[in-house]
Amino acid sequence: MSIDGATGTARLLSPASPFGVAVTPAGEHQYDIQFDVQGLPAPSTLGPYRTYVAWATTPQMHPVVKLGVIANGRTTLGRITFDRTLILISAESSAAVSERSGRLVLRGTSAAVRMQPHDLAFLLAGLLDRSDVPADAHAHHATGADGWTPPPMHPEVSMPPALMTLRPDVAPYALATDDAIPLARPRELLQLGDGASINRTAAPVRRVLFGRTVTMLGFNGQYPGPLIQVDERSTIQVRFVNHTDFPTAVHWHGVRLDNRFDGAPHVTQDPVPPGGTFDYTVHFPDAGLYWYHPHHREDVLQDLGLYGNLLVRSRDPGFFAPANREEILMLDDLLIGEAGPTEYGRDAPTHALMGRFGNVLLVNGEPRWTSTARRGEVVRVFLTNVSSTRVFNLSWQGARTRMKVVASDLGRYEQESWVDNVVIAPAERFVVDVRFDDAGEARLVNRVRAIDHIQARFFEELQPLGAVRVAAGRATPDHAATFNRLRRNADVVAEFDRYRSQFDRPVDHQLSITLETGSLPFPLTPLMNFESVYRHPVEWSGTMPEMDWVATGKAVRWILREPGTGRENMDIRWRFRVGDLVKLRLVNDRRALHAMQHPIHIHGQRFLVTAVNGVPNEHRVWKDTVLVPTGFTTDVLLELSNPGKWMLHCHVAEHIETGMRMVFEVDPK
Ligand SMILES: [Cu+2]
Repeated sequence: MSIDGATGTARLLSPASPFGVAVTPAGEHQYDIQFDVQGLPAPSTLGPYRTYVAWATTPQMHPVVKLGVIANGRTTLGRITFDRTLILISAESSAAVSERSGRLVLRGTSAAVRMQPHDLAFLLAGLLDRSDVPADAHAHHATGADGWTPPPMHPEVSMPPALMTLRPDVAPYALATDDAIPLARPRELLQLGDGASINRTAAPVRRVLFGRTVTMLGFNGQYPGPLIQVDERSTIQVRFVNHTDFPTAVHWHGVRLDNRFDGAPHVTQDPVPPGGTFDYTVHFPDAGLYWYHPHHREDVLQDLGLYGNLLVRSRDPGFFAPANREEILMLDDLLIGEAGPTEYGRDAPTHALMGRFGNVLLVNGEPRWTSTARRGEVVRVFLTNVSSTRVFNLSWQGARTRMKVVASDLGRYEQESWVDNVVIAPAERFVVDVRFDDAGEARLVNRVRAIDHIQARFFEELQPLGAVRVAAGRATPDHAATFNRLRRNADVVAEFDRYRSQFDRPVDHQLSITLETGSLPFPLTPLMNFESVYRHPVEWSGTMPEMDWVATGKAVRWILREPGTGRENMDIRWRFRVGDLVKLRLVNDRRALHAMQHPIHIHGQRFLVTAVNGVPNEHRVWKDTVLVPTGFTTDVLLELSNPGKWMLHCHVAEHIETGMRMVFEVDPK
């Protein structure tokens, strides 16, 4: 009997997750496999076989994972975590076999298997021909703009030497250093009552980082900016004073406030010029974790340290389960060399493709966060990712911990979940309860799979973020009983009941994510266009700092495109009325030029993620920012509750600065 008629497809599906994408603590993407198979003959016609079994393995054929029994039609099996996957279907004598021994009938490979080393691309681009590279490559400095210091190389990825001569095609910007600039101090906690008035002054500060004194920016001379705590439904007055070199405004990220105080330059206000001020009235309708940051040239201003948290407390004492104490952590990275932060583009951003990945990680502005706990202590950790483009994958190592995710941007989940790790994209927030079960040192780490696109290989990046010394003495009170239970928040369930009938409503508006480029530096073009370029669901690390750096906003335009009308970015016209509920579909096509992940943020409103790649989302929580990985289609139900002109944009700082933004209008009821 022939098996020539047998065909099939195997689709890698991302399993449900409370986060934007499901990965292991080691950063491996998790996949279930959806098979659609036709034409398999009865197994007995091929030999002494009774069934078909599907297997998954790597290109090295080790290890081999038995996925399960498969037949014609659709079967979904799981779960695998390989970087590159080979799928095999064999005829076997029994469904109980533990190793493949029968006849192979079908096989397939994941897209990552096709990733090829870029040597060929570089060869064709003339970059491996060293004859045109002067012995002193620094002689090429003069061909770029003056004043640039190339970023440090990635320690594990070697680049062709000719690339080291490239420079961005914009003028560099760096803060002027001056010994009179004050040394920054750690943030203070501002517990503000209703009606309080404060100043928020953005100005240069000096920092001592990694043994060198560098000039950065701070709100009120602090890093991060002061931590503002208020009760829900309170209002504060904030005078913003701009002592930076750029016109800008302050955005109160996630807060459903009065439109004229949203801090979106040219949309809700004129930018505040250097030396100017603006008075904001900030009302906090919802308990949750928010943050404030500049909303113009955040690729420079936010990256240099202008960010702070807003913790809005519920007036309900039972809002969260009890915890022994809280930690509020802002996660960041910084691209820094011997002389200080790598210069920025004065008139347009550098790093316009990937966004600016830092080479060092910061927690609350420091290279390392430390804390202490007692055995059994439950610590509520409030996490905000303020980096320009990096998605973190946080987990604990060392002394045993357990962790559950309880809340995100604008409130609590309907249902809490146990998690081994937290995936947090730029501008997202998550609240996790962590119990330190054993004495010892519990280390908080960022662990991801980075890609060396030159050599076509995956490798692990493991970066320490901090550590908690857990003492042997027991914590009091002991919250073990409440910690061990996952809460289902009846009030959140009841609130979402009002929206549930709309979860399956048809898509009202779709946005596709794409990119246009002008003349990029020569080697970037083959790197982007070659068939061999593999697009991972998430680029977790900047492994090609030189390449990332030289693509500037002069040559790159990121695009939100409405397929129905062909309109793009600020030309898109959406008009709603307060009370409307609309379904938005965000499509991140992996075949688009330079496809990568994008954290999409909507101002002044809140939304629920209803489905990811067509799979209904059961981890419901009010969000204002959602990660859309490469190749993913994410549906959100947007509630229009707040009148005005509001932005929708990518939160990668270099993407919003290079076009990836739009405005929609909400009329009063
Ligand atoms: Cu983006």
